Formats: sequence, structure tokens, C-alpha cells
Amino acid sequence: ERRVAAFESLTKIPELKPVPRHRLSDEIEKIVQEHLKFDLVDDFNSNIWELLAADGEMKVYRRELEENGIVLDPLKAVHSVKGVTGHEVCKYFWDPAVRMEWEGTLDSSRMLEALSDDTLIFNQVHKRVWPAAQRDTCFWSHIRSVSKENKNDLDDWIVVNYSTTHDSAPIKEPMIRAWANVALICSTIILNRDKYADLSSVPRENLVCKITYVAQVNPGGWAPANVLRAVYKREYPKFLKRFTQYVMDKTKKLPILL
Ligand code: 16H
Repeated sequence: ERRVAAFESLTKIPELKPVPRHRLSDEIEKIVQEHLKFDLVDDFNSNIWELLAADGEMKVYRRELEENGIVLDPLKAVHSVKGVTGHEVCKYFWDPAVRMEWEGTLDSSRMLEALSDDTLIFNQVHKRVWPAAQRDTCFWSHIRSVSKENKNDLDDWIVVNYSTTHDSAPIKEPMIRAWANVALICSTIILNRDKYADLSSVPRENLVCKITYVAQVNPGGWAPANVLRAVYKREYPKFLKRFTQYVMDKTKKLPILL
């Protein structure tokens, strides 16, 4: 079984090494497999998704869902970004060292624990959305590669952020704990692959990263539906645009992370 650990620095070369098991290994395995199985299904022609925003290659969809007056709208977005690999996109999404450089919806982000080289636990405080109470979240964040059958393809990459509890992050009123299951899945396409003897000689301009982003957020308590939906409609497209631009800018002059 091939498991690639995430590595410490954005500049280091990834190495193949097994990741030791820990208390969340089984849960993480189950949630990751669910995302890989369901998120990549192209179900946009099925009438279940409503287009929320579109900008170039980026399309953001939602499904209206309420439970006891609480908005739970599942969100799904696809994007296609030139000149970057899925490894690069996932690495920058996962790396706490650069989070506040691209995140526009947080007051703070605190890493509570490193469970392994590929799994961190965070407590984040989200910017307050008037007139609702402020929300925080506590979640594990896991990154991994998913190898392809064809040796000429680059691996797919996935990051999952999934709510959990942690002794170092008790819920402190009046803060409300929001819950989420978020995944970013990236697949890299190489244009004119046959022109290059090996992957390491492919230039950036021949890379296209296909991104799928899904988010199920439970605000954890009542918040006005119209306000919440307005925030989601504004923030998810803004995040996708800003974050992908950030990765393009950051990697432009760096060697390609395959
Ligand atoms: O995915 C994004 N950011 C991740 C890295 O900071 C964290 C995210 C997450 C979200 C909630 C819980 C766990 C993990 O994966 C970019 C998200 C950009 C759009 C955010 C929209 C608003 C998020 C709602 C949070 C609380 C609800 C507030 C209700 C008043």
C-alpha cells in the first residue's frame, strides 16, 4: 500500500514513508474514502445542484437544505487552474504556515496537535457574521496523495477538514461551535504528455489542475437563513478565486511539486 506522508517544508522533496497509526486513523480512512467515492461523481445535470456563482472555469453550486430552521446547504464547486499541480494546491490549502495569507474568513487559526505528518488538529475562530453569534470550529485536517493506475499520470491529492473535539478547545460561550465536513480534491492533467520523456521535464504551462471542493457546514445553532446564504454566496467563490490565484502566484517561479 502506498502512503505518502506530507513533508515539513514547501520546498523539500516529498518522500515515501509510512505514517504511523493514531487515535483518528480509522475515522480519517472512512471519511477520506467517502469523499473519493462520492465527490468526483459528475452530478451537475441531475437537477439537485443550483448554480450559485460562475467565473471563468469556476462554478459554485449549492443544494438548499434546512433542518429545524438551521441552514445546512451542501456546497460543491469545481474549478480548473493552469500552471499548478494538485499536490501544490493541496499543500498550500493544508499548510498552517500560509493559511492566513489566503484565508479571508478567519479571525484566528491555532494548531492544537500534529497527530502525524499528514494530520493536524485546528481550532479556528471565524469572522463574526452580524447579527449572529461568533462561531469557532475544531477539526482534523488530513492531506494525502491518491495514486493513479497509469504511471504517466500524476497522483491525485486530497485534503479533508472534518470536525472533531479536543481537550485544548472546549466550547466557550457565547461562542458557538460550527461543524463541518470539507474536502478539496485535485487531479492534474498534463498537456502534450507524449512530448516529454519523464514527468520532471514537463513545463508549468502544460499543467492543468482540476479542483473539486465540497463543504457541508452546520452553523451549530440558529443564524438567520438569509444572512447565512448571503455569506456563503459571497465567501465561497471569493475563497476559490483568491486561494487558487495565491497558489499560482506562489508557485510560478518555484520548481514543480509533482
Ligand atoms: O475551506 C476553507 N478554509 C479552511 C481552512 O481555513 C477551513 C474550512 C473549514 C470550515 C468550517 C469548519 C472546518 C473547516 O475547511 C475556505 C472556506 C471559505 C468559505 C467559508 C464560508 C463560511 C464558513 C462558515 C463557518 C461558520 C459559520 C458561521 C455562521 C454564522
